[in-house]
Amino acid sequence: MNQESSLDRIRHSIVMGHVDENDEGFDGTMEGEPGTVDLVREALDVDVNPQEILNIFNESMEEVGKLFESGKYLLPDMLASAECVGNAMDILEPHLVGKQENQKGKFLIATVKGDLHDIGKNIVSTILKGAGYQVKDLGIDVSVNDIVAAVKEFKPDFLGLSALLTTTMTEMEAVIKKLKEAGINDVKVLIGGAPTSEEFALKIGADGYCRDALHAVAKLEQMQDALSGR
Ligand code: B12
Repeated sequence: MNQESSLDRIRHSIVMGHVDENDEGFDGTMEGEPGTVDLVREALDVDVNPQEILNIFNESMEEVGKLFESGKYLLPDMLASAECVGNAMDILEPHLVGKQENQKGKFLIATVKGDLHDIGKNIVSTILKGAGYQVKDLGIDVSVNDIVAAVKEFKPDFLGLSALLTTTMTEMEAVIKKLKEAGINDVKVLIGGAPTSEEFALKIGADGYCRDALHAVAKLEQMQDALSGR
């Protein structure tokens, strides 16, 4: 099978919420067919580039978002697709991480309070681990106080905040405010997630916005170069 059709099958399987051969998928017809986890394993076995597989995860979830927005998919359908990506990430992660030879710095990451979306945050964690950062992940729905307490304890160089909802992105500003109140000025705050933007980052006083995980790697390099005066 060529790389393109292998990626197309993964995309279809995620959009249909078909995790493995035991479930029936969105239209109830897919039981017995290889699911997302099987297809990802197969693709890795024939040396499909793990980064290409990751791109397909992003594209598929974008498609799922559109289906939800149009009313064709309901919440459980969106959740089934999320489960596909979550399970497939466990298989893909070792192929993305590689050897951590350089410790480039400490990165603390969390999805903010009220927000349960974690696929993007998990991808950022994986990619940054692969790029040589020591990553601590606080999970989802994390309160301002818990984030600030973790910053005090873990003393990261960078704090990453993720929000996927317009109603929760405001929590990011609250975190930055609380850090300032606590006198913590030496952690650089990076934000990400679909409703956020460069403009929003500027508005709330974050040090940077990243549209995706690879952009985060580039942004961190830039920040470190600036810090060391290179
Ligand atoms: C999957 C999903 C869910 C799943 C989440 C499961 C999970 N484990 O994450 C479930 C079913 C739980 C869910 C629930 C809801 N969802 Co939802 N969901 C999605 C969906 C389809 C995909 C999100 C995703 O995983 N994308 C793929 C990843 C890879 O992309 P990403 O998250 O953007 O992350 C990348 C970048 O943004 C960036 N990034 C992200 N975070 C960070 C952080 C840092 C530090 C950096 C550097 C970079 C970075 O890098 C990532 C990797 O490249 C989106 C649609 C969309 N287009 O986003 C809707 C979407 C976000 N959901 C939406 C809604 C409305 C909801 C609900 C309110 C629905 C409801 N009626 O209950 C609930 C809210 C629950 C809650 N309190 O959080 C809306 C949000 C609308 C809005 N403007 O606020 C969207 C946009 C769908 C839509 N089009 O209407 N959802």
